[in-house]
Amino acid sequence: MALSVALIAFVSFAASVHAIDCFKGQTRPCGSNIGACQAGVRVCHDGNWSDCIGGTLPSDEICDNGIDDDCDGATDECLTFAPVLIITGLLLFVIMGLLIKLGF
Ligand SMILES: [Ca+2]
Ligand SMILES: [Ca+2]
Repeated sequence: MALSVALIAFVSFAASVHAIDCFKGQTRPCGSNIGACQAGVRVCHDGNWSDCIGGTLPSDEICDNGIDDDCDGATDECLTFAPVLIITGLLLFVIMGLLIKLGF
């Protein structure tokens, strides 16, 4: 009984001194494989997980390279409004020209 109490007290003390998230030799995946991103791995060092190693992190979306740079599942999504705005502007220009020509 006394030994159990002493053991519990020691474990509690050890845990309070140094919180352990993992054990030596453990690894776990991190990041994603969506778009340009590549999953990496975290490695356990001294009871704590390392940063994500060996992966490719998201970057700002480049609009015309055919790659999902920010890894949100949509490729070149910043292009979606540009053609719509250009076509709308041209249509308004033509309609205004016709209305002026017709005397409205
Ligand atoms: Ca994207
Ligand atoms: Ca892109």
